[in-house]
Amino acid sequence: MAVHIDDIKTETIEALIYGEGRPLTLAPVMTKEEREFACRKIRQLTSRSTYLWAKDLKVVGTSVGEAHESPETERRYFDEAPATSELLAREVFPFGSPVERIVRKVAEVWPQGVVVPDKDGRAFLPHIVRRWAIGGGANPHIDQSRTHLLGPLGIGRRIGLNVYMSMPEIGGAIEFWNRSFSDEEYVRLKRPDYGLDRELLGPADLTLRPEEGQAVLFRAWEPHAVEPVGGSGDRITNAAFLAVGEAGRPLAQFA
Ligand SMILES: O=C(O)CCC(=O)C(=O)O
Repeated sequence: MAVHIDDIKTETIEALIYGEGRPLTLAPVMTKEEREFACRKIRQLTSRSTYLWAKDLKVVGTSVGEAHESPETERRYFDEAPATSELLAREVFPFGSPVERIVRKVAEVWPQGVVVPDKDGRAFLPHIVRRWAIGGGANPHIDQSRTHLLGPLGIGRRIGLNVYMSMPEIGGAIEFWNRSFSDEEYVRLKRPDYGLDRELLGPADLTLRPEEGQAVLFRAWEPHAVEPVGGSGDRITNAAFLAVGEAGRPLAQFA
């Protein structure tokens, strides 16, 4: 059942991190008019952009995943982050982004709040926009935290936060598997391009198809995937991670 954003409490976030592991679905966090406005702008902005791993996925800005690929992509990530944030605020979300709305509420209830971290004074990108066209999807993967870029932040686990602004006619669901991988095991099993082979995991334990406007928060350190997009339409999301550090630290927001 979808939870209203105003009903998020400290325990809601704690249950997501330390509890049984069910994803949290939020009731729509933006109006139809806001979604239509944002999606129109995103389709214009992504008409030329390409993503490192998949031509069917278009991204406004460079993602933290891409920043891990090489010193050059990391430099590009930090160089572009301020302009990407400004572009999203000015052109796509003049009414405030749905990720910001959720993060504001989480910051209110999480005792130490939420911060956007930096590396040597250069801020991480706080949120991103992704657009999957027909054929796009994501192999099962986990989002690692003990990497050269994120390790210094002292985080152990990442919550994925995605707001679904447009959903295609067919596919585009988010799939979850109830199992854990150590970073070492994951790296050993990984495909050369991205994520894991679906055959390795078998059928998903849970498949969620969010309604337009809804958001899903989930344990990104456990395997999840995006079902290939089909039919007409596209899949457009506003996304971020909220990373959990040692007790007494704020959550770290980045994308
Ligand atoms: O778009 C989604 O539903 C999930 C995206 C994803 O795989 C991630 O945030 O790691």
